[in-house]
Amino acid sequence: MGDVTSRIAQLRGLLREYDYQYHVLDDPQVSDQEYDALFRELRDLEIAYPDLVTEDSPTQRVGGAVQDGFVKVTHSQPMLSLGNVFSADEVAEFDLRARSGVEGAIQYVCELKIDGLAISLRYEDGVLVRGATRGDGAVGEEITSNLRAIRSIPLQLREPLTLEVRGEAYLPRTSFARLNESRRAAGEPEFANPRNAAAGSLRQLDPGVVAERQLAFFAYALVTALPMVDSQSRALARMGELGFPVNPRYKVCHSVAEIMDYVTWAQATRATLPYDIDGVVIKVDAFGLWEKLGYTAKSPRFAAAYKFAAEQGESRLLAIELSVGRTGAVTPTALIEPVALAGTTVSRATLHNQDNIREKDIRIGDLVIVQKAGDIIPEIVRAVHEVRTGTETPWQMPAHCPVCDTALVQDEGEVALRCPNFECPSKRVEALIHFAGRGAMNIDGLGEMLCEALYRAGLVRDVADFYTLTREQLLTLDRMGEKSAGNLLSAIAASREQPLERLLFGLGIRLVGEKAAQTLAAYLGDMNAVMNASAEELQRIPEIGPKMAESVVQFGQSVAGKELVSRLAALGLRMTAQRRVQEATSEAGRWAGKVFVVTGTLERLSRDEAEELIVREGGKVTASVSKKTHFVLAGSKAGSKLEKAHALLQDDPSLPLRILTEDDFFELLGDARPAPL
Ligand code: 3BA
Repeated sequence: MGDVTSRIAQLRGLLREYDYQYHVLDDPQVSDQEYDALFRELRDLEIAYPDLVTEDSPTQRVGGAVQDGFVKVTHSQPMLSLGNVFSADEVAEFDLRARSGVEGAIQYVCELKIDGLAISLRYEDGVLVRGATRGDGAVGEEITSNLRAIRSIPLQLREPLTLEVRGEAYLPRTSFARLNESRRAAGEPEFANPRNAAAGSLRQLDPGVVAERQLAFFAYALVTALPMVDSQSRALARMGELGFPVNPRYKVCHSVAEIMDYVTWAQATRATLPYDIDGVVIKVDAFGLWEKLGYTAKSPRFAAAYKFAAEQGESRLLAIELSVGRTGAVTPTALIEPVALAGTTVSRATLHNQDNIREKDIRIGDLVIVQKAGDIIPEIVRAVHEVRTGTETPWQMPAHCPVCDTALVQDEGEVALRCPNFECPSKRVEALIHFAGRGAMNIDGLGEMLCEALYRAGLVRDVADFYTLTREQLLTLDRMGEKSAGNLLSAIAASREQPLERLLFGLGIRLVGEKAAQTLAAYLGDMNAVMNASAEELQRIPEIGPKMAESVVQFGQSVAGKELVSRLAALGLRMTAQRRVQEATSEAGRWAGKVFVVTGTLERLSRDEAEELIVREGGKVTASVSKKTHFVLAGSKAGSKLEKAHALLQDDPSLPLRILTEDDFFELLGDARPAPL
C-alpha cells in the first residue's frame, strides 16, 4: 500500500511538471506517448484505489458532473474595469496624473490586453478551490468545474500558498478555428470571434465540453499580498514561479515615449499572435503607488487600457440585405466577399441606414473598406470610388417592408425608415428575442432561433405567451427534447422573479434603454405608476426627456400595452421595484425649480447618487444643457455638455447658469447633506 501511495504521488508530480512544461512554459520535455503512459498508469491506480483520488490530481480536470446552473459569488475584492485611453495625448494625461503622486522616477509595466474573459482563481494551501467569472465586477458566477478543465490553469501550485489570482481566460486562434469548423460541419451556428466563443464555452454546464474547446489562461493580477512582491513586475514573475501561465510579452517602461513604442510594437505584432488582443494595459509598477493613486468610481487610477483603433480591410460589396428590427426600423446589411479582420472572417457588415449609403455613394459591386472595432459589429466605412469600372449599380431603399410588404414610414427627425405594421412578423420575433435577451429577462436557452421557431409554430405571439407554454407544445418543435423542454420551462418560470427594471426594458418601449428602465423603476416604484404617468411627471425624473416621456405615455395609454402588462401581472411577474428613490422634498427643497445637468466622472459618488441627491432637494435633472439649465455639475473628463455650457455663458453672461465642480456641489449641499444613500 505504501508503494502505491508513493507511486501515485510520484506520477502526479511528474504529470504536473509535464503539464507545466507543456501548457505554461510552452516547452514540452516528453513525448505524447510517454505522457499518456504515465497518465494511464495513474488513472488505473486511482481506479483500483478510489480512496486515494484527490481533487488536485492531474486526472481530475474533467471529473465534475454536468451542472444545473451557476451559483453567484461575491468577489473578495471587486474586479474593476479599466479606463480607456486612445491616443498618445491621453497616455500623457494618464502619466501626468500618475506622476503627481510621486517624487522622482516612475516605472510602468505594459502588457498585451488579451481579448478574453476576466476570471478570478482562489487557491487554499496551494490547491485550486474556486474559480469565478468577473460578472458585474462585484458579483460573478462560480465556474470552478469549467475552469479546472482549462489545462494551463494549475490545479495545484508549486508552493502550498493561499492566494487569489486574476487573469484572462481566452480561446487561442487555432482552438477557435477548430471549434468553428466542427460547428460548421454539424450545421450549428458559428461563433463570431474567439472572445464570444470563450464566453459561450465558460457558460457550458458540462465541463467536458469546456475541455474539448481547449481554452487557455494568462494570469495578470495577484490579489493577495505576498512577501517581497511589491510591484506588478514582481507579481508577474512570482505568479510564473508558482506555476501560472504569464504572458512573457510585457515590458517595463519609463516614459510616454516608451509606452507608445510598446503600443506600436503590439499593433504591428497583433496579427501574428496566436491569440486576439484588443489593446495594451498600462500599469504603474510600484504597488505603493497603487494605494496612493486609488480609484475613481469605476476604475483604478494606476492602470489604463490603450484600445487599438479599429482594424480595416478591403472587400467587395456583393449585395444588400434588409432586416426589420423590433421597433420596425429597416436596416441594411452589406453582404461582402469574406475578408479576414482582427482574427475572424467577416462576410457581413452594417451599412447603418439609407442616408449613409446615399451620402457615401456606396453601390453594389463597389470595392469597400470594412472596419471592425472590438466587440462592435463590422461596418462599411466607405467605397473606393477611384477604382470603379462603371458596372457598379446604385441601390435604392424599397418603399415597402421586406417582410410584410407594408408601406414604410419615416418619422420626423429620424433617418431610419420603419415598418408601421404592429403585426409585422419580423418585429414580433425581434420583440421576443429582445425580451428573452441578456439585458432584459435573461432567459437561458431562449435565443434567436428558438424565438423564431416558437413564433413560426404559432405558439408565441407576444412575450406573455412565453409564460403559458407547455411541455407538450415545446415537444412539437424540431430538435426539442424532454430535457431541453424542461430546462426552458424552468428558465422561463424563474424569469418571473426578474426585477421590474429588466421587465420594463424587456417590454421594448421605444427609446427606453437599460439605463432609462432602471431610472423609471427606481423613481416610479411600480408598473402601475409607469403605465399611468403623465408626460410632465415623467419629465421630472432625471434624464427622462420629452421624447422618451411621450413614448412611455404612448405605451401606457395604448390598448395593446395595457393588455400586455395586465396579462404579465396576472402571470405573476414582478411589478414592483426592489429599491425606490426617496420622494423629492419638492417645493421645500433647496433646489426646488432648479434644473441640473450632471456630466463627466465624479469621484466621491456615482452619477446616479448625485442625481438622487438633486431630486431629493427638489431639483430636476435633464440630459442636455440649454438656456433653461441652472447648474452643470461637471466631473472629470466632462466633454460636450460642459463645452456647451461654456459656450452659452460666453454668448450671454447674464444667464442664471453656473458650472459646478464636485467640491462646489458638496459645498452648496453644505451641512444639510442628506444621509448617505
Ligand atoms: N491586465 C486585463 N484589469 C489587467 C488588475 C487590473 C487589470 C484588467 C486587466 C485592474 C488583459 C479588468 C477586469 C479585471 C482583474 C479586474 C491585463 C488584462 N489588469 N493584462 C489592473 O490582458 N485583458 N481587466 N481583471 N481585475
